Amino acid sequence: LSWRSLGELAAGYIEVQNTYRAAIREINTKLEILDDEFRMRHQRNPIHYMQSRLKTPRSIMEKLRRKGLPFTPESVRENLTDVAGIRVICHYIDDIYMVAKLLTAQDDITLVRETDYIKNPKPNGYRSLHLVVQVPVFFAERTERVPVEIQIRTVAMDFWASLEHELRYKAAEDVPDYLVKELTECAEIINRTDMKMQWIYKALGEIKDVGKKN
Ligand code: 0O2
Repeated sequence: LSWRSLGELAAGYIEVQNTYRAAIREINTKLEILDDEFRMRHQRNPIHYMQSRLKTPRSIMEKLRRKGLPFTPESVRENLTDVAGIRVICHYIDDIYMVAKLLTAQDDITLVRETDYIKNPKPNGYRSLHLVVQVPVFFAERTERVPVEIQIRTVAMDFWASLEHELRYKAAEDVPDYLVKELTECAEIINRTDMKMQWIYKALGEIKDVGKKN
């Protein structure tokens, strides 16, 4: 690789980064507007908080290498859909589907892929709703439709996923089977709590409605 081509690669990657960063901003704004509107109507926010991240060049390079693909800006655009990532942490399971429905119903959003790890959890107990959407980003001389991966989950699902990720990361080797089983059991307990919290929330709403009518 010559210095000249290295320079071109760096410039290309900066452009890629700017594009994906802009796409994250677009989606963040859409989600904030939905959250504010819901609060105005129902006196509570469905979204607890949001996090976003751009995949690092190293992580992009490793993923492309794993797939046997070249590390060029064109290849990133053509082959990866998770360069821009947003994690949306909701209060209740119903909030997840409501946020997903309202976002994907917007005219300028295209739903590319939906993977529902809540209805179909991963064997280890991982739960989240994953969406890949495309959002248009308007530049001075062109418009680009940019993919963004959105992971939507409850506070409880996030609690499990964060710790499981950390434990896996910490373990020098593969986590032994009996501990994987324990972690999966934790995910099931957390899921039962998640469903109970949602039931309590609904039950309280119904009591309030009856109170208003009387
Ligand atoms: P990061 O840094 O979080 O982005 P892929 O591996 O992306 O090619 P796929 O099928 O698109 O394949 O991925 P998947 O499994 O649907 O979702 C990938 C992301 O979901 C992961 O990103 C995690 O953020 C999250 N995830 C998926 N499974 C688990 C799990 O078992 N535990 C936890 N804690 N998180 C999970 P990355 O790639 O790990 O990195």
